[in-house]
Amino acid sequence: MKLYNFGWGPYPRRIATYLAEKEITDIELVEVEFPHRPELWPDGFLLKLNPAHSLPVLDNGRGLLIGQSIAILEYLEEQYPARNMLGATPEDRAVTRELVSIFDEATSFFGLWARQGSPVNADRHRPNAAAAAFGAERYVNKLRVAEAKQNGSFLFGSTPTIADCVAAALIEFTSQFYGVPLPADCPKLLAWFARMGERPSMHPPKYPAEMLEVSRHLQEQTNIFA
Ligand SMILES: N[C@@H](CCC(=O)N[C@@H](CS)C(=O)NCC(=O)O)C(=O)O
Repeated sequence: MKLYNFGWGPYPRRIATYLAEKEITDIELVEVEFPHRPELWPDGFLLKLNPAHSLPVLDNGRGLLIGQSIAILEYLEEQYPARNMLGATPEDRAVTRELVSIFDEATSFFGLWARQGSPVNADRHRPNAAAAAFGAERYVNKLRVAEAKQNGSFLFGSTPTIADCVAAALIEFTSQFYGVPLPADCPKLLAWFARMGERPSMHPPKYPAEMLEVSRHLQEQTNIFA
């Protein structure tokens, strides 16, 4: 199998953290630069798969290309069942998937805040203060929902799940790239993220310095504080 990915985005980092947690080493990694230049990608097939040419994409080597990170995580769980990261019972799997959905929504709402509010994205997305404010409000709301559900040493339970990978990739990105800390009224998430940060799977990505210089002031730039 081959994974087309790049180093520091919140969706690619879901998969990178997962592979490290599972210690999966037999998937070939193809690093794609960002901002993406699909004309450089092999045979243009990623562009064919997904006109938005988003990453990650998993090629299973048997004719299937998967272009959504959650579908990739679920597929890999079926291919690599050791160290189950979905949950042992239907109830546990339901909780994992619920948390995945909450943090996936949170990622989309944060994306609205960052894309419409940060000058680092102004060449690709039209600034829109109202859309940024809406995204920020909904993002924080999703974190509060997750805060209420957090229970155990991980987001849920005593072993990591794919929800931890999805959530940690988001909070790493919001805090390290955009300088947005977890809200003070989410103490359980703060403690969880501190624990996650100590795991070898979470080695910090390298952000492009010239982008980071601009991106990490999102709160001040939009006058919205989480
Ligand atoms: N829903 C998709 C979203 C993937 C996504 O938006 N990835 C970003 C990188 S973090 C991307 O490739 N964006 C395209 C671009 O900005 O050109 C998933 O879960 O995989």
